[in-house]
Amino acid sequence: MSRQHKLNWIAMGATMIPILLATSFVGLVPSETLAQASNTTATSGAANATGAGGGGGETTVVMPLGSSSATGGKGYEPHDITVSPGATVIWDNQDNALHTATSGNPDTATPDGKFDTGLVGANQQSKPTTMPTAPGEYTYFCTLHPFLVGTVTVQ
Ligand SMILES: [Cu+2]
Repeated sequence: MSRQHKLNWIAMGATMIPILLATSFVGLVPSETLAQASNTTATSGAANATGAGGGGGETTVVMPLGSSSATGGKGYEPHDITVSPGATVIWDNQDNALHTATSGNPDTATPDGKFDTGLVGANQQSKPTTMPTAPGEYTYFCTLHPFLVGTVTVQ
C-alpha cells in the first residue's frame, strides 16, 4: 500500500468516527434526554414553590410589566411578603421602566433607610437586598412611582 493510500484510509476513518458517534447519540435522545428534561422541569417547579411559600430561601418580588402606570393597577407581586430576619429579597423588574423598592413612607415618598434596592433597570433584577433583622412590618415604595407600594413583614 502506498503512503498516499494509507493517508486516505486514515482520513476516511477520522470522518467516520463523528458520524458513528452522532448516529449512536441520536439513538439515545428520545427516551433518555426527554426523561431528563421533564425531570428538570418538575424539580425546578417544586423548588420555586418551596421558595415562595417557605420563607427560608430566596424570595423574589416581581415588578410586572405596566407597573409604571399609575392607573394600570399593577404593583409589586406579591404585594406583601413575609421573610425571616435578615433574609435577602430580590426584586425582578419585568417592566419597561426603572423602579426601586425603597423602605419608608410612600405618602411623603420619604425613605427610612431600612432597605433600598436602588434603581433596578427594565428587565433586570435587583441585587439580593438584605431585610431588617428586627421583626415588624416595613412599607416600601418606588421612589420614581410612589404609588407603587408593598410591605415586607419580618418575623
Ligand atoms: Cu418605579
